[in-house]
Order: sequence, then C-alpha cells, then structure tokens
Amino acid sequence: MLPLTIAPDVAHALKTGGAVVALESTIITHGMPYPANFETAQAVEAEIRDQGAVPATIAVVQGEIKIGLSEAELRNLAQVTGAAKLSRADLAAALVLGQTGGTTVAATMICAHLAGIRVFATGGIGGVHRGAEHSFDISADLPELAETPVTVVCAGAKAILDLPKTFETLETLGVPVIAYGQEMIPAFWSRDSGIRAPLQMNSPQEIARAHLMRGTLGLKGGQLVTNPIPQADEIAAETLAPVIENAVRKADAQNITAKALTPFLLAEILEATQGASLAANIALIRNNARLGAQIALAMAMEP
Ligand code: PSU
Ligand code: MN
Repeated sequence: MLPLTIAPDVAHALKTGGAVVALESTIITHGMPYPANFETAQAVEAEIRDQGAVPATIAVVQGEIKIGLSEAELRNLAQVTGAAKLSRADLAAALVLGQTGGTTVAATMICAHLAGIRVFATGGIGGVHRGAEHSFDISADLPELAETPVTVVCAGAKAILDLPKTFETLETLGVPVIAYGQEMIPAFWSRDSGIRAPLQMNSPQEIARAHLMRGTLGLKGGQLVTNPIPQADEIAAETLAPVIENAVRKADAQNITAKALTPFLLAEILEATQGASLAANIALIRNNARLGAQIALAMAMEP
C-alpha cells in the first residue's frame, strides 16, 4: 500500500477540480536555518492562498508521504534535527525505514504526480555542478524533469552550479525551459544569466496550455518555468560571484561531495552574505508561488 496522506483542504481541491500548487521541503530541512525556514514556508503558502489556490507542502514524516502539512507539522519539520534529504533514489527506502525528511525537487515532483498535482513552485532547482567533468555531480532534478509531468516554477538555478552545462543538459533531455516575460533565463538572485531562453511565455494561460498540450502529445516529463526575481529584490551577479567562488573552493578543500554539496554551498553563501541573500531568496520564492498559483488556476479553467 502507498503510505501517502493528503491534507483535507488539498484533497477537497483535487476532488473538485480546484487549483493546487505543490511546494518542496528540502528548502525547509536543508536550505534555510530555523526560524527563517518556517516563516518562509508559511509566507509562501499564504501567497498561494491569496491568489485563490491551495498550497501543498510535501515531505516525508515517519515513513509517510504528506501532501500538505498542518502548521504543527510544518513547525516540527522546520526544527527536526537529522532530517534526511530525499531524492528519487531515497524515497522508497525512506518509506520502508520510517524516516523523516525533506523532499528535493525530484522527489517532490514524484509525490505531487502521485497525488494528481500538476504545478510546483520552488526557489532554485539542482543542476550540473561546477567541475562536473571531474566529479560527474549532476542533480537528479534534471532527469526527473524529463520523466514526470509536473510544471516546475523556479527563479533559474544558482550560480553555485555551472549554468551553461545545466541548461545544455535540459536541452538534451528534451525539457522545455521557459523564461517568463523576458528573453533571458534568470539566475536566481539576479534577473539575467546571460543565457538566452529556448522558449519565452508571457502569461500563465500559455504555460498551462503548453503543459496540457504535452499530455495530448503523449510526451513524458514536465516543463521548467524560470521566473525572474522582482527588480526591487535583485542582487547583482558581480556582488555574489566572489562569495560563490569562495564557497565552491571551501567545499573542494573539505572534500564535500554528493548529497552534502548543495546544502553546504547554500549554508556558506547564507552565512557570508548574512541577511542579503536570504531576503532575496524569500522574495523570489514568494514571487514563484504567485506565478505557480496563477498557472494552476489557469490549468483548472481549461477544459
Ligand atoms: N538549489 C537552491 N536551493 C535549494 C536546492 C537547490 O538554490 O534548496 C535544493 C532543492 O531541494 C533541490 C536540491 O532539489 O537542493 C538539489 O540537491 P542536489 O544538488 O543534491 O540534487
Ligand atoms: Mn549531486
């Protein structure tokens, strides 16, 4: 039997054809410190409700997939020590072993699809790490986008990654990368990565229809929507470049690899920039939650 529980408001929305937006939880367990992680998770859920959609934060709690967390469950997850970081490879084992953990973009897509949720908002996705030609470190998020039919809204990928290699890989995998409202792919804290997007769309309706058209064509996999951070919250790429260089060097020197690498880099950057990167991070996730809700609402209106 599938150990999966859907929160009452999410179940109701799914049953009545309402708009639901999935949210990941590795950002809660491994991406931000307490209490910023808890407050951000709540603010992101509130953005989705304000648009008229229902948020579903997804996590694994004591061996059970939770689709939608209560406030108490969210607070527990934000404070739990030793939470696992669960990607595609870990999910079945975590359920059998009764673990508690945050789901990555890949695992959240899998769980969202199991529950019938088609839209998912996050901050940044995993990708091809710098030096991947030696380490072979490529996030399982990329092949998941080619496998599971969920539209993922993000703000691009962080420059902790090799951005050109990340987007080349997505092209190889046949994943549509859509820039929202501009020609260029955004770069998380800043609006322009210097890489032209293969696709541009300017309305939630277009994105919703493209998702449905993929289903009509019988294509596997989802879409990646890259939504630029609001201008007022942007941090210049030059400001962060040395901080990122430093974090990558430190990870290399300390031999941080595999699952530990992304959380290590995120924590280093957070510490080095203190409030600045965190404030931008929160602003862009809220912005993505709003767009995710608008896409989910548009999809719910389509026949
Ligand atoms: N990138 C970010 N913030 C994050 C993550 C990535 O800017 O919180 C998290 C996401 O949950 C993503 C995961 O799915 O890290 C990728 O980890 P890895 O690189 O180990 O696949
Ligand atoms: Mn990795």
